[in-house]
Amino acid sequence: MLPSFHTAVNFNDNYANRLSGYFTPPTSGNYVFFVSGDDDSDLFLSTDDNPANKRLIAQEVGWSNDMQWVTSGGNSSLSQKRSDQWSPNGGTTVPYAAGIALTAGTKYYIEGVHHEGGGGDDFSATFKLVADPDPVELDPTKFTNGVISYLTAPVTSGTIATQPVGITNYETQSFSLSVGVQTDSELSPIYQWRKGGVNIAGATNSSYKVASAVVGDSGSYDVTVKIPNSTISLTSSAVPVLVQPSPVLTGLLKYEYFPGSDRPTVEGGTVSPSSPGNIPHRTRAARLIRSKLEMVSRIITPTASAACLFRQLVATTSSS
Ligand SMILES: [Ca+2]
Ligand SMILES: [Ca+2]
Repeated sequence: MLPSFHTAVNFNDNYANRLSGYFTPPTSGNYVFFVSGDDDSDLFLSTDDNPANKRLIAQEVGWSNDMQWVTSGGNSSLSQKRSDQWSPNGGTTVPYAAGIALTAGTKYYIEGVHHEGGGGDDFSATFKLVADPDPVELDPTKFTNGVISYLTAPVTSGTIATQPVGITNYETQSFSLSVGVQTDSELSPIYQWRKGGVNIAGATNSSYKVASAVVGDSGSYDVTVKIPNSTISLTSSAVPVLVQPSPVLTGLLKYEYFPGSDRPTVEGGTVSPSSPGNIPHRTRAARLIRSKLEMVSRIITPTASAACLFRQLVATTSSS
């Protein structure tokens, strides 16, 4: 599901996708529809709510950047992108030149199909009444909120399948709580984590993570879950989190290593270190291993007859 007729930009390569549902015009009148895609895209509108009556009304024949309603970064056909200039036969006829008459409050099936080969990708559609000014590039699509809808299956189940588990750790360590929800809803559950019964701002995913705990994070945590398109509302078990004070090590600084990362990634907190610790310690360990290997190589390197040398080494080792 998407909340508007606008897909993710530069999402992937070599795919096709389809958006479909109902358009319920806010007012009666003659409408013009616009499509913008990278790459080729078709926009269909039905004469009613039946998909079988859909008609092609606009096309992206080349590619355009995101929401280029009346322009095209890819030098696409601008007339084919809008229904009032679109022609099925190279300009011989323009069937929707006067706009498409629609009735307010009536559901019309609408469908867009988009294909992406390579490079950039985007897909969107919007509309206006004939008398309205044209949309300009990057004007948000008007296919959103109350004018779009689609048929979904009724929700019959929603339970907490995996409860969060309490945690005891130390400050500066990370901790996370997670919940597993089973539902046949097509829409993702809506989560809200709470501490002591109070909503935690921004904690609205199925898991709640604290990257560097403080003692004040200790408390009782639970999560409320609402199943969209239903009356199902769930609350998980409340579980304890205990964050204990950490000891302070004087004379050392914390060291973290991020192979393959750059500074903005580290500063943005979006990457985890591969190995907490400190380099001098690791180097000392490596030196110890090297010195043991050198010692072993001296033992097994023959200097004369192998049998004689072995006996000599045993005698030397046992006498030292
Ligand atoms: Ca792409
Ligand atoms: Ca492309």
